[in-house]
Amino acid sequence: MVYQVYPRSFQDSNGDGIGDLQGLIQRLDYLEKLGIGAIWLSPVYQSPNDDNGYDISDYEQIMAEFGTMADMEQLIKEADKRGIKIIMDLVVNHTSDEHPWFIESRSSKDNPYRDFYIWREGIDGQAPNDLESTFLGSAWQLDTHTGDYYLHLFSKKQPDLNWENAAVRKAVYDMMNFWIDKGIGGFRMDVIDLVGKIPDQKITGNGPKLHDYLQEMNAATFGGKDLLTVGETWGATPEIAKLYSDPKRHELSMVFQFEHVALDEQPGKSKWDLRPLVISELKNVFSKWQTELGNQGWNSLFWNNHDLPRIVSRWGNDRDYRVQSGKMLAILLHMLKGTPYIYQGEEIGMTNRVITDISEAADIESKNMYADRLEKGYAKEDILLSINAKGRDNARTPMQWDSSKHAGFTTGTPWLAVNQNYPEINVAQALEDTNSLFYTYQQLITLRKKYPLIVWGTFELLTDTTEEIFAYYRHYKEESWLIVCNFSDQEQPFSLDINAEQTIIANTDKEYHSLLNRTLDPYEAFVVTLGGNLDA
Ligand code: TEU
Ligand code: CA
Repeated sequence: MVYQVYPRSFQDSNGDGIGDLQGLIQRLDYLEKLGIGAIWLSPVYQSPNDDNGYDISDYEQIMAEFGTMADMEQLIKEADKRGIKIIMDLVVNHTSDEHPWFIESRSSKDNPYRDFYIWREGIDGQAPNDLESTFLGSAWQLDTHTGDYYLHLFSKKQPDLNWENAAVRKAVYDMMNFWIDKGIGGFRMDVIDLVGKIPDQKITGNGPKLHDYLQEMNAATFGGKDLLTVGETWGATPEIAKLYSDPKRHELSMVFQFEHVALDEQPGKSKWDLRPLVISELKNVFSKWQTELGNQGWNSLFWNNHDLPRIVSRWGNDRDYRVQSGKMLAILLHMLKGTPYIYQGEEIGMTNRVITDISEAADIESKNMYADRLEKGYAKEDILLSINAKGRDNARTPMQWDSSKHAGFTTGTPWLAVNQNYPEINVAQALEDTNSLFYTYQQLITLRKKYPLIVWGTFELLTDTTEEIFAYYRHYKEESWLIVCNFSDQEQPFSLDINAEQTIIANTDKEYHSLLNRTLDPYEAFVVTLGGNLDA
């Protein structure tokens, strides 16, 4: 069970408005209470923060705002005492343009570091080709000093490393070993599916050498050690996921795949072009991943991360059924096969925040998109609608600890405004209320530790339900469980000619014995055991 911390927004300890490592250390007891086994720590390395730490200028230094290497070592030790491992965010598709490697690289065409990055000559005064950056505009930036273009698949301040260069790979592996020697628990690998790119052929994801590199990395660093590795792989299909995570191939422990995440986007367009979620499509995507990986791959389970909007605001209902829908979404996800990830604040049902003017946005992705669409003639209101629905700042507002000023996140002025709903939605409230979402997450974590069925059981979708009900079985040895979730704000009929034995978890206090002719409440969810004689 992994919990993601976005350190800038978790807990400030010194009143500068920016979360830091000492702040995180202060909150370890809270995370221990939740029951987690590991923290995925978003980047804490030295960085000019063009992309909030995903632009690293020194992999072996801690960002001054976050603390020192001594704080980092203390964090690893204090977490360890509580049975919590620290998973570092490994951002090696690119560095910052302020990294010494890039400063050397751009200084002259014959500098030994020139080939650490991807340089090409322009064609007739234009970029080498029309590859685009994820943050919009050309992925090629002219560097007037030498007159060549460098590749940046993200911002101009995030030049892509040249993985074809063995010296780059060696430098990355040395850096990884530096962190492994410090006693960390593994790596979350940022956009790792891009490192095998062939920009001249406009191949970015899933390049031909990608898996060779990962096998080489595995052998040179974490292979044979008890470390968790998870690749961020936007372009993964189940077949591709097996290449990464089949233990026999010695690459990674698991991947993040994003197929479900794109379901409320218009096909072929961008994340900003919205459409309503079709629940049957969500069922199909989850069923596919649950069944097709088989025993040759391992998946991660997540609704949220620092790039995604808050799930209760997205596929739940943050107005009338915030807690109820939050519990349903938690139960649905945590009863699946895979390793669950919780993003900070998800466990108390934090919501999206609404902005009315672009000046309130902090994130480079939203700001660039706003400028781009304004220029293309979109209406301001429509662009803001997209940002409010999908912008990354939604996940990045400070953690809401209590009802004091700035939600107990800082005594100063927070770098990004706290969501105004903090007086009602906060950790102190959630801990006091035995019916809170927090305790559902805590219970789900405990259940997973207790029941091998949750970890290993096979998945079977129940197809004979209304569209709005997402129900499935898990089967393990002689045992079967049934998971039933009403994915809507309306009552739904549900009927199964079968008697439940025991209720494992539910978000109501109803009795679940006969499952015949029932009416489910909005967002009702329950998990029951069916005994050994299920003829499903
Ligand atoms: O994200 C990869 C990525 O492609 C995102 O930009 C994604 O497309 C977008 O945010 C979806 O909302 C990773 C990190 O998670 C992200 O925070 C970084 O900005 C990015 O890599 C560059 O390092
Ligand atoms: Ca601070």
